[in-house]
Amino acid sequence: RYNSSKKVREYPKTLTLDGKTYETDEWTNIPPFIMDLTSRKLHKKPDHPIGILRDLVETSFKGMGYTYYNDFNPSVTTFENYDVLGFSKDHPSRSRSDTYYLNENNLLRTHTSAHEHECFQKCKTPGYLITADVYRKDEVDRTHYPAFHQMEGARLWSSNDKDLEEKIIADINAIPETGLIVEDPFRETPSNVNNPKQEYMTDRQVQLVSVHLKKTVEFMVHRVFEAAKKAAKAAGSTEAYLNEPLKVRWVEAYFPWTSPSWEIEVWWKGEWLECCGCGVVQQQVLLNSGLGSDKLGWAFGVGLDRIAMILFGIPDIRLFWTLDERFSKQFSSGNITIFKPYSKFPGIKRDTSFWINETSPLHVNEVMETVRNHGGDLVENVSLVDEFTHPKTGKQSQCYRINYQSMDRNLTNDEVNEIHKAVENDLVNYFNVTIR
Ligand code: FA5
Ligand code: MG
Repeated sequence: RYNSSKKVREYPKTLTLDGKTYETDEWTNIPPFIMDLTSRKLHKKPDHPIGILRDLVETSFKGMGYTYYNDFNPSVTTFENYDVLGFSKDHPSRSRSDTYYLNENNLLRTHTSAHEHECFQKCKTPGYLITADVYRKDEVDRTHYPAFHQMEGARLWSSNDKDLEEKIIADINAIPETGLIVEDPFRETPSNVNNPKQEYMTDRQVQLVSVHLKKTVEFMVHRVFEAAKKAAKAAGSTEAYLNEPLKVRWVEAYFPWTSPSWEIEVWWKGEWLECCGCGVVQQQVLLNSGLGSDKLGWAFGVGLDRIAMILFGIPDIRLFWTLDERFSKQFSSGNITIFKPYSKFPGIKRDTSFWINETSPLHVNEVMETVRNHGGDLVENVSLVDEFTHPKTGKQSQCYRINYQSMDRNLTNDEVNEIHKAVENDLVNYFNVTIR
């Protein structure tokens, strides 16, 4: 794939994660600063915003038949993350530019759905909730970070139960009313040609299961966003949206392991916010998990970090990972309180412009990662600011602007220059670019 003169990044012979050792190979692509994040377990810290949000949702679902799993190791197999869920062999999210691999068969989970297989197998209650840190190679900015958190929920019934329909209806009625304003064009007829129902379920079963799913997700969204409003009011905010009823809408979605599938969006400060993907579980996933052909049910997956940013008024997703006590001292178990910003340290901007070597393709994510490898959390933002093709030579040029900034201190020009130089060296050595 790459030009032969290109230097290949080197990794140690083995990587150790949560006490397990993995032999590295040509798939390995996890830099040390990502390896370090895997031991942080923010969702298990009772006085960290991510842990407080997890606790809020778990408390809301108490007594409703869910088992909570919070201790899954971040390394999973390609089988668990992809194959068992029905991802095709050439699905783009398997690529090394999107996913962190320990080696060919083991990776850092990209979503909590990687544990559906195991939980369907071992869970003894009708439903479960899994919370975990997940990893994706991604851009770096205020709302994107290569590590974030998800919560997965699922619920099953058995069609051997001769009162199945009555049972689901009773379960629907047991979900507390929310008073949400719900826009859902798919409530009565959940499936259609684009978002088909599965053969093994009747129309009525699909309808009941999807109403149970949607009411459950609406219940969770309501709890969380009402808590966000309450915290904002307690902090003295008088903005109009705080007194308006909460509004959500359902849109169709596609996931390889559910059908039909949807996403819920929440109307928040004048924008529709994508919150949670979900759907009726594909029977194949249940069969792969060793369950009988009588089982049917739903699953959802919600991203916690952006919601926690709203709840706690946190302006930047990277703050969740800071070790600065001015951050951590502000939060306590069971309390939703608005973050009080402490002084921001000034950033230092540096541009890098180069000609791309046409035999060494350079994916934007590779630039992002090269910068992160050297700058770690000192990288506030990376953006492609200019791109052009030379009219005579046909050569392609790109310019990236990097803002270096520390959450905790002033950076010196010298240390930024050193990081920036190391970034440019890597781009030259690994991607054969020519710095302009
Ligand atoms: C999933 O990850 C599915 N596993 C969800 C699912 C589960 C669907 C079960 C059906 C059944 P998606 O890639 O859309 O889907 O991510 C889910 C949520 O994670 C998003 O709605 C968003 O809130 C959050 N999220 C995604 N990428 C990022 C990121 N880079 N930073 C922070 N949050 C993110
Ligand atoms: Mg999505």
